[in-house]
Amino acid sequence: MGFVNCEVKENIAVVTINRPEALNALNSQVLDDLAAAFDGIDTNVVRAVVLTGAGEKSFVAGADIGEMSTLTKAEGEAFGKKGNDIFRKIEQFPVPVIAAINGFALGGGCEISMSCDIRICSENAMFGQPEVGLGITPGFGGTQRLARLIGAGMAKQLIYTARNIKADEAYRIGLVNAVYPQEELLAAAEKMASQIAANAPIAVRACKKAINDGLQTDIDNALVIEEKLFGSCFETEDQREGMANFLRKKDDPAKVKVVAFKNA
Ligand code: CO8
Repeated sequence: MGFVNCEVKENIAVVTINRPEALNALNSQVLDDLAAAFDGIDTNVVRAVVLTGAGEKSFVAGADIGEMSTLTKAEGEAFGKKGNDIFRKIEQFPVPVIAAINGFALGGGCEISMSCDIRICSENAMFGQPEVGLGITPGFGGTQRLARLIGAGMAKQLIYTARNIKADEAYRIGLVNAVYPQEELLAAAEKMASQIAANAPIAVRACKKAINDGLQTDIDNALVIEEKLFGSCFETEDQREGMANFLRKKDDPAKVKVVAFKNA
């Protein structure tokens, strides 16, 4: 599909932004293709998604500066909304999305990674919100998600200075969970996706929703959100089998088996 490929391997999907000649910069077409790729994923089958960029140099080098350069005020706002809508789709995607950041993650590139559940990167990755150097603000959620992820003070410093940071610093400030040699990154992301996919899918989805929704509200309401989602797992086949397996194991360790969760 156009600028975005989606490959399903058993129960994980690898979505690749494929515009390497422009370092995978996000123009309107790439954004449309991304939305279509996520819409096309069958979440009855796929239990985790890996999002990455084509090539070994760049994850996403930002929104397309050429396309943005002539926008009017109204068009700028509409372009921001277009990006926000698709990034929100990723953030709220029913199953976890892991960003495998294989190089530049600047501007919209850093922002799309922050709409994913988990970020891991290669040693050559570079992060930053360079927008104020271009005369604009971050417009695909950067002012909101960066502050939520790494704290307002550090986010303000990065955004106001427009300074790019390397992988080790991104790791130190908690922007990414782990750093890998470039050649190991995708395998590491797929391994993590498979680990997620091996767990009870209804429970994993409920965890994502509980964390995301709970972070938007106060602790009392957040705990109610958790209670409801916790309750929703009971009477599922996977809950019954997961717990029965544990109890069988206690009776007789020889009865240990890996539960093949059914998503039911
Ligand atoms: N947009 C369009 N094209 C790009 C972009 C981009 N963001 N980044 C790189 N490219 C293109 C280059 O123009 C070049 O194309 P060509 O070969 O046709 O000249 C090709 O990719 C390769 O790039 P370079 O030759 O520049 O490669 P270098 O290795 O020398 O440099 C850099 C790599 C450092 C990543 C450099 O390309 C760069 O600084 N890119 C721009 C990074 C940037 O500023 N990104 C933020 C953009 S703003 C943004 O993302 C705002 C998001 C919110 C939008 C809200 C809208 C309202």
